[in-house]
Amino acid sequence: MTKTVEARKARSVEEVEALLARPLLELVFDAARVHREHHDPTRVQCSQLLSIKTGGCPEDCGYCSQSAHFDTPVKREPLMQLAEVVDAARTAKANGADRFCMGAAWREVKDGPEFERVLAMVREVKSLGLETCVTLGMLEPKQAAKLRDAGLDYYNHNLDTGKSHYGEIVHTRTLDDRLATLDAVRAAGIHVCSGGILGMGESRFARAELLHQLATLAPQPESVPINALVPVEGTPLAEQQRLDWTELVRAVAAARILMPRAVVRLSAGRTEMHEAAQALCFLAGANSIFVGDELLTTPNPTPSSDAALFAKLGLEPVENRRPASEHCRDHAV
Ligand code: SAM
Ligand code: DTB
Ligand code: SF4
Repeated sequence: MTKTVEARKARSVEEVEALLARPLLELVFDAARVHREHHDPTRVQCSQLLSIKTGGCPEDCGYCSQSAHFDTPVKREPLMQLAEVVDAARTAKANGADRFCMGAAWREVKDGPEFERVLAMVREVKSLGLETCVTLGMLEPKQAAKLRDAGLDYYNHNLDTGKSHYGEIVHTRTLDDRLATLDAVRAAGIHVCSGGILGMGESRFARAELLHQLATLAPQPESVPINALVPVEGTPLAEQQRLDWTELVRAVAAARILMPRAVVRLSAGRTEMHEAAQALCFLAGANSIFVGDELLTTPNPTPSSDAALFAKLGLEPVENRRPASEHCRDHAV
């Protein structure tokens, strides 16, 4: 039996926790081997984010700068105009991004002129030759179908954290609500982008629960963002102690082993990670990042520092106009 076939055997949450607990360099070595079986390890997919509607969100996600429940430095902004968004997407493409991801601080999508404007944004961004992604909160099947018809490639909807920790972080929705939206996205034939946030005071077991849940989605997500918490003043997690970088590397490596075909994104939190830690994440199977000075409301490493890092590591961005990623066929964890 090959290593990859072994990796596809069904695993329990406890087995995923044991995977996370392996000697770090052994874990990274095995993840790197799986990575090379399924991906070109020199290529990194680059997404650019834009917050198209900022702040004032009715949800109470304890990590988020945009929740109306907390007094944070983020200023509320209404939904952007179509032309401004298209301009930003054009600039992102010129700067080397291959996917443009538009985020709205909504609890859920509501039918009406604002949703129609988002559909127009998807159509226009797609016509620039960029892959399209949106993250708009909860979604009904009919709305997912409209997004697909507009040309949406990916819908980002994270599972936040492990089941046992969920109630500590969010009180205004459940993990099952998140899963229902992922079902609607999948049923519409849109690629699923789903991951979570690490470093919110969760145990390693909770991180195993999150990875297990993602890896048992059938089919598995095509794109898996692994975010490290960016602590934001005014949120309940503002003073949260930072997760040790090795735990992030472990999570990336485990995600790679459990979801061999997925694109694993080293997402929020890179400004606080030194280059060597990021390099170990790329070795362990991360093959995507967010590019540009800003994530949604918080800073990201500058394009020049990312270019320097890529040059040192011999990494290259995937080209614009690359076809949407292949579907994952690995159903077992
Ligand atoms: N409202 C939509 C939703 O929650 O799905 C879309 C926007 S929301 C800001 C997108 C994702 O950003 C969240 O699911 C979360 O994983 C991530 N995120 C938000 N604040 C973060 C923070 N402070 N640190 C790390 N990731 C964060
Ligand atoms: C994801 O997993 N991370 C991105 C994107 N999907 C939407 C968002 C990160 C946000 C970090 C905090 C901020 O900038 O507000
Ligand atoms: Fe709203 Fe999304 Fe922030 Fe939660 S993460 S408060 S749903 S914008």
